[in-house]
Amino acid sequence: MKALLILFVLMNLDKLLKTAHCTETQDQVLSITPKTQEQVDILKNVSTQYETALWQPVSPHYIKEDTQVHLYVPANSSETVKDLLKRHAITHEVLLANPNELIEMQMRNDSTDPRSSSTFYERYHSLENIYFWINRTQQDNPDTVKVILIGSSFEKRPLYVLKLSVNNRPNKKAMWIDCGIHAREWISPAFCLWFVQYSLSFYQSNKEITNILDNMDVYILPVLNPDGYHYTWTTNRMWRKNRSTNMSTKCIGVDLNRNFDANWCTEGASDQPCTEIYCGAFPESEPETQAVADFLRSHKDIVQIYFSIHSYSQMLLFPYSCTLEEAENHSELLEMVREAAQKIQRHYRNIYKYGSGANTIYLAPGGSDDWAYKLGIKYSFTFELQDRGSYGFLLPPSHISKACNEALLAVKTIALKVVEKTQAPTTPA
Ligand code: 9B3
Ligand code: ZN
Ligand code: ZN
Repeated sequence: MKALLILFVLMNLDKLLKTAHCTETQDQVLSITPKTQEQVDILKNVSTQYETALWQPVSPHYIKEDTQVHLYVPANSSETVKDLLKRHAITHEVLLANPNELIEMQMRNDSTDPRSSSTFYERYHSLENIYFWINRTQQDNPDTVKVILIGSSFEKRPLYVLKLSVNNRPNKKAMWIDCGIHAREWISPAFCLWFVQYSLSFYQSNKEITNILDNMDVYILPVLNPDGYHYTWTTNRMWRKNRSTNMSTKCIGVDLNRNFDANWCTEGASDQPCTEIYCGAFPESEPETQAVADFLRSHKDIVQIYFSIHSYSQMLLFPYSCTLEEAENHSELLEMVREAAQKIQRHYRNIYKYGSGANTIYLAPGGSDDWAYKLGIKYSFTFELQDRGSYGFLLPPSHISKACNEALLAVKTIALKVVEKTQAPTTPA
């Protein structure tokens, strides 16, 4: 009997050791709620040190009393951070005990043939495979899909926009959707792929998407920040910014959603290159920002709707984020996102907050939606997709379909409203 037990232990030694070892030294995501100003200050300090990655809020600046902080703590800083919290009587919960396992799960099954299985759209894909998919989608749909090169990234990767166009009606309007401004928000590029696939599959069979596509072309930029996205696949899953370098600092990257020319680099952005919300050297200093801005400037007379897709926290936002002032058509925009959020709640039993950016999340300048709005695109939105912090940026692939269907419902609801509002009446009065 004893011998058997010893044998069992020996056979499972690797597993036993691994478990013991792992509970000691794993990466974790902590949820921490500071209760006093002193605790706030400690947390601000912690989140800028020890190689931690702040998930929520986006910058230490926004940490405040009685509001949850989500902090990614790598194994090598775990003990120091927890000690520090303990010493200042700051309680924490473990949000994710094993993020590395989730990360691994998200990178699995990214086969080299993007069409290898029916669940291609329910997985995350490397940048290489997204480029491959763009090419294939165009080849397979030569009459409806065109690929437009609008520029290139800091590391010289191409920025491709897909143009979906089902007819050549005169004076046709258009809608723009960009995904992947922020590298770690992987559900965002997944949505752009989902949207294209849905449009191509259900044009003619789904009434709403048919009506939308009959009346407007759609421009889709699946990965606005390819360098950052690539970096999240190869080096650091928590990267947010682009990957541009600057002579004057060793820190890398500009927050592309602070680099647009809308109250640029005022409160809510930072001129410090080492922060996550660095606004860059000047508005549109980054090639990715410039490519998008140039394209939209040259298409501003036809583009009626602007969508930018982010995660996480489940919000449907519209301008302004860069000021507390109300947009000129504030009530119209509010009504649109209210209806979209209501539909999501009815169909998917999921709650989305909605409102102007500054009132709903935080005052933040330099964002693409505000810039597009000021350019004259009166229907301009930023969506923050799933979830509300259970998995955060590490949303498992099994959640992709629901997250994308919710966002799709919101896009369809808003686009249909715009078509309805702007269509010439069929029977003249
Ligand atoms: C930020 C800005 Cl500046 C904007 N105009 N609209 C939305 C946001 C929120 C996203 C961000 O860049 O912080 C959420 Se990830
Ligand atoms: Zn974002
Ligand atoms: Zn976000």
